[in-house]
Amino acid sequence: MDSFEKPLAAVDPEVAKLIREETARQADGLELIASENFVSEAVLEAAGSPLTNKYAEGLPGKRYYGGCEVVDKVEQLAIDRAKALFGAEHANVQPHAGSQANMATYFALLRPGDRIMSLSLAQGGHLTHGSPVNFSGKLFEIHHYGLDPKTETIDFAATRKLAREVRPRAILCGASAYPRTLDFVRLREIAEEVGALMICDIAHIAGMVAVGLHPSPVPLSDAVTTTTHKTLRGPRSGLILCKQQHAKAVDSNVFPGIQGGPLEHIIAAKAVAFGEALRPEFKAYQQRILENAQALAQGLIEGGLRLVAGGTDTHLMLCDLRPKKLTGKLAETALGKAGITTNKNMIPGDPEKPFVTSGLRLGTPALTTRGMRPSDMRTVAKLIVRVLDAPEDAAVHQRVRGEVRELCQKFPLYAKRLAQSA
Ligand code: DSN
Repeated sequence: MDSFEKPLAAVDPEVAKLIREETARQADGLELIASENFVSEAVLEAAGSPLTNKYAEGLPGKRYYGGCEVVDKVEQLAIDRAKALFGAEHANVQPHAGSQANMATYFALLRPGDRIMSLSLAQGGHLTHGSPVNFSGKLFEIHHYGLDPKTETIDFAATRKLAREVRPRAILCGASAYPRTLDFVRLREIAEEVGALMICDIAHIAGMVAVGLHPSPVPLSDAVTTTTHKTLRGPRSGLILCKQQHAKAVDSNVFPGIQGGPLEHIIAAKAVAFGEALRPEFKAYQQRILENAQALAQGLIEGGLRLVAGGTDTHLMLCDLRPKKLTGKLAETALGKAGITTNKNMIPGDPEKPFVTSGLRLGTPALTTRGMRPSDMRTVAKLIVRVLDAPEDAAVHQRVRGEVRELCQKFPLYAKRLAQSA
């Protein structure tokens, strides 16, 4: 094969150009999507390695294919590091993504038709926590607990009452748009009182949980699931942590339950990311994410936005755009024109449809990875507010776009990679 050893740009200039374009887009704008981050070159290298070639159905030491002696070591390293990072009894590092981690966990611990209690997507939960359009809502009987309309935080008294009525088999705890600390202890108490299992999805807060800057649900839960690419800053993938008593069920419900061959190149990248997260610098990074979130939140409030739940304890915040008479859809589009990437998001009690919304979700993990600090977040907040105050004004978008570019140039991203592919 002539082209086998040639670089991508020589073999497929079309794809190479698009990868360069996307890398440049990431470097040239302000990434504020709360669930996104930038991985290190080391993680990228592992993810792009020849480990992608290997089939390894099974687990380290128990595979259905030969030639697994090296990937066995890779996967074991990832397992050991995940267990050390979260203080978990057991880890399965094979889920391809968060949805698969949740699906395998539910299949391991529950039976179709079982009653589950969870936070709804509209109140900050996740599709896989029982949305009717997702497998979780189709296979299980879902009962949603919710937020106290005044505090916009979980209403534990109402949750306890609901749990006593519903007697769920499991209580799920976790969210994709909940800015305050999750009180796992109170949910555990409720779960214990009604004899329910506790499953926590820490996809958004995993980085903070790993370093002790958010309480950990691991000792309290039957199983904990997460993605690995948000605050944890690993490759796009999933992870399950559980008590030893559930280990066999979890493992067999990942494979052969819902997946085939694990992606050993991505597992290698997860091992690298977990290794990075075990170093002391990672705690300092998580601390900076939180400081940046406080500064951004403060700047947005000063700019006339209302924040759901009054602010944030984490990396993310939810802006209520109604004081500015804007929808999430319009705000996301206007900010996009200025080089600021965000996502529209439902807010509690949102009168708009999910594709329009009254809210905007913002998070600081990605900009923190670039090295930005609270003073930069104050600048970012001002840029956001300028756009939201003139959402249809192309001249404002253009001026802010220029300032965004200048700020980004002070915090280069993937600079070597971009220079090499220029
Ligand atoms: N899509 C993720 C997020 O943005 O939060 C959740 O899966």
